[in-house]
Amino acid sequence: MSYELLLRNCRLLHPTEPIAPVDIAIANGKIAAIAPEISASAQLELDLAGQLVSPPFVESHVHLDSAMTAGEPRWNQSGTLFEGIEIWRERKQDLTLEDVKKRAIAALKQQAMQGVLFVRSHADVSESNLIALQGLLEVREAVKDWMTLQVVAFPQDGIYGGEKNEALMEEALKLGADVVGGIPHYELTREDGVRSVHRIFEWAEQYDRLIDIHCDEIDDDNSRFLEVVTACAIRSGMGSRVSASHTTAFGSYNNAYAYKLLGFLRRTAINFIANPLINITLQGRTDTYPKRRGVTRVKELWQQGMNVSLGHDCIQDCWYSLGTGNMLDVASMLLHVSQMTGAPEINACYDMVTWNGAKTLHVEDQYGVEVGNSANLIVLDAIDRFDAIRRRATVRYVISQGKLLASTDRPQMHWQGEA
Ligand code: 17E
Ligand code: FE2
Repeated sequence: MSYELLLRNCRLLHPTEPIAPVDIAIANGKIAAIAPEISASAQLELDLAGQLVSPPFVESHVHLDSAMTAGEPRWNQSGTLFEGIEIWRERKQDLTLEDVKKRAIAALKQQAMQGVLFVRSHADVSESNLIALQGLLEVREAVKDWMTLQVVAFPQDGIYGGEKNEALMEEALKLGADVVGGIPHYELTREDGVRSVHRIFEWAEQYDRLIDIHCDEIDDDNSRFLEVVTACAIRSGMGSRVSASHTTAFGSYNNAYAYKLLGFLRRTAINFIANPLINITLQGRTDTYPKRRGVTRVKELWQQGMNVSLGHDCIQDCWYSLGTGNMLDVASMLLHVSQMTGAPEINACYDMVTWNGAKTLHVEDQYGVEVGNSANLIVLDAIDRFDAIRRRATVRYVISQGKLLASTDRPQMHWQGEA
């Protein structure tokens, strides 16, 4: 028996079972065998010497249309979400298909080299045209041999914030956007916000799409669209097909209201997506001291069994000029901000950038290092999940659909001082 690729001496990570020492064989793009020792040859054999094998990272939330535009046409001086939206409104006037595609593919390659093989990206579809969306749909096709990309039709300026926006949203769904987006807290009035959520659910049913709403991304404790999303999810039964992104106001609600809402949430299976790198910097800008952290109640949601996954949100744009696309940075920031420092909590933060993300994106059938699945996996220079996050472990190999897509040498430190 000869395989295409054989990984020897792996330590295979599993979401619920202990790490297992195994060999992994790959043929025809699929995982052909997993066993303590595989006695066969392969075109390419890699001795992993006990390094960790994990399913790939999942990027649940990123804006690829704005990636790598930081400083164009100007820097965000206030550091707020709203100044960012204004800067982007200027920048997006200059979008061309080439511009969008070039930056998005560069960002995706950067993420893939760091082990991300599943990505959900928002594409702004609010006035004046659908170039961002068309660009990302073309990118989805261009990268499909090595990356699964999902595109959200995202009305950055509000579905009712501009005359053409509602029609553009619907056009975006007809063109093939995978997910219906929204931004109720940025609609002109609270009533428009509520109406927008209902419209999103109608579209999702009509076009058979998932939902991912930018929801309550503000420190205003009166921003309460999550309850509207929850009610629509309960009534429509769409639960697991719905994601609430950001929900930072949830961190500012009074506890009496927050606990009532947590109870309602137990009746649904909606997914939460937190973006801790961005929201720790965007939120709290109108506070003096004490200054709020501006991240949703991740620990409490996790404790009650809700599915929480994480996003990088931005890679060098008008909302966040830093960022490398590394999901271990995201997990690390989350565990600090949400004080999830217990050992099981740190492991849970790793799950939020892997298995939980696969659940959010509804790609579970393509996900997981199991015989018969498409061979998507990464090799980390780490001994376990905790170690991977603590040291932001190097992703040594990225294997996508059975092919070696990227490799990184282990950085070497050399002590040059006295013994
Ligand atoms: N747009 C938005 O509404 N919120 C964000 N965090 C980003 C874009 C990055
Ligand atoms: Fe976002």
